[in-house]
Amino acid sequence: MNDKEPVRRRFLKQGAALAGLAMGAVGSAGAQAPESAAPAGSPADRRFYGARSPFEKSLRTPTHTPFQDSIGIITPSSLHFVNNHGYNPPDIDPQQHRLLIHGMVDRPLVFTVEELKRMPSLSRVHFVECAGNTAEGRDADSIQESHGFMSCSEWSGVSLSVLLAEAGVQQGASWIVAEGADAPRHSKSIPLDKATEDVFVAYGQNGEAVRPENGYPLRLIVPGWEGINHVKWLRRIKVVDEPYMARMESTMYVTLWPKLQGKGRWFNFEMGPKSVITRPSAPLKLPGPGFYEISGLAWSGGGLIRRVEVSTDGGRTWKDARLDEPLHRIAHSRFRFPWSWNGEETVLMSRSTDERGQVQPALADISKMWGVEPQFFKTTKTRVNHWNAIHPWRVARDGSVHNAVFS
Ligand SMILES: Nc1nc2c(c(=O)[nH]1)N[C@H]1C(S)=C(S)[C@@H](COP(=O)(O)O)O[C@H]1N2
Ligand SMILES: [Mo]
Repeated sequence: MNDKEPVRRRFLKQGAALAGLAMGAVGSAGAQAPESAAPAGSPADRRFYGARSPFEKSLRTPTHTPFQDSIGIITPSSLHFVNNHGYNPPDIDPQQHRLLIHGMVDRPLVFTVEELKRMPSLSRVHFVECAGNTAEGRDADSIQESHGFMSCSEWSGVSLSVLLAEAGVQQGASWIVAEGADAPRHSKSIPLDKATEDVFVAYGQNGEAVRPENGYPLRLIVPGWEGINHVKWLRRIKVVDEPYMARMESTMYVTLWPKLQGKGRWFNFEMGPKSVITRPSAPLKLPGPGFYEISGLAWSGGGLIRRVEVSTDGGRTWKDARLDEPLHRIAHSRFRFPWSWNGEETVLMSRSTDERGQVQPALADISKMWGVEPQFFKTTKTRVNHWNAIHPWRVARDGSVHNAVFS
């Protein structure tokens, strides 16, 4: 209730100020709103293109999605995470933009955006997750930093297999290289099998054009695979017979497990089964003991989420959470679990299982895979990717919620 007071007071003060004006000077409520300064029907006029309530404060970092505030499974386009490796998104006029398909094809083709929109289309809900998600912020005391390098949207576009069939893929081709129109010409090699399985060229995101930061006017969607594959501002697809070892795929996204003894594993594709409790999560604070719905997200590059279990006692016991339907393949799935907090310190965790029976690993499992002790990850400067460990939130007695990954 208290937080409403200042609002009411402000309203009364404004009312009093208006009352002091000459009679008849009070215009319509719409005429007093600051946004009405925008010309009617202009892009800034909110009556024609909506904006959220000024009371809503959730923001990107500006790179990470604020999952502490997330509702449902769709990330608002305006809060979708952004990874441009430090470069500005290019300003692209869709009328001028072209997509070239060439290389080992019978007929090299150039498409305009309008031509792509005339073709058979599809819409699918998929997450995009950077391979560095949670790896970089694994110790952060905020879900936005630890888990905000992913998002989930409904993407719409044209199946790449349709475009490749138009061009006629030649014998011996085994990879494609997709290239973006940003300054570094971000490029990614993708095996042809995947490219013709479920990859698509998207022009739509959550019911409107893909946002400029997320690839306007065209981006690749490579369901379930590392974010680096989802090439934004897509301008070129070359059909080839070997991977091209482009800059990002041969540097930042290489696996460097100590047990590989100085060798790197270049190509890592699918994102593993993962989940996180978004509410409560750090840095939210519970106001006191009593009932809370624990709610979170589960996803896997391997397909559907089949099961999510929740522990409210630091992993001693696990119970099945309820999953919201319909479930989408390779998409965020919302889980819910009723909980009564008794006011004592405790640790909350979630664990997902996908349709292939893959279970989200514990920190100990990931450590074993790397051939290190768990504490290695507390201090190492080695770049870590694919961090899908079960994520523990510690609820302190004062109701504050903290990342408990290393405790
Ligand atoms: N052209 C281009 N595409 C790109 C990138 C980029 O820097 N340039 N970053 C990639 C990486 S590493 C990720 S994780 C995703 C992020 O997608 P988003 O910025 O739409 O969230 O885009 C991929 N596609
Ligand atoms: Mo990424």
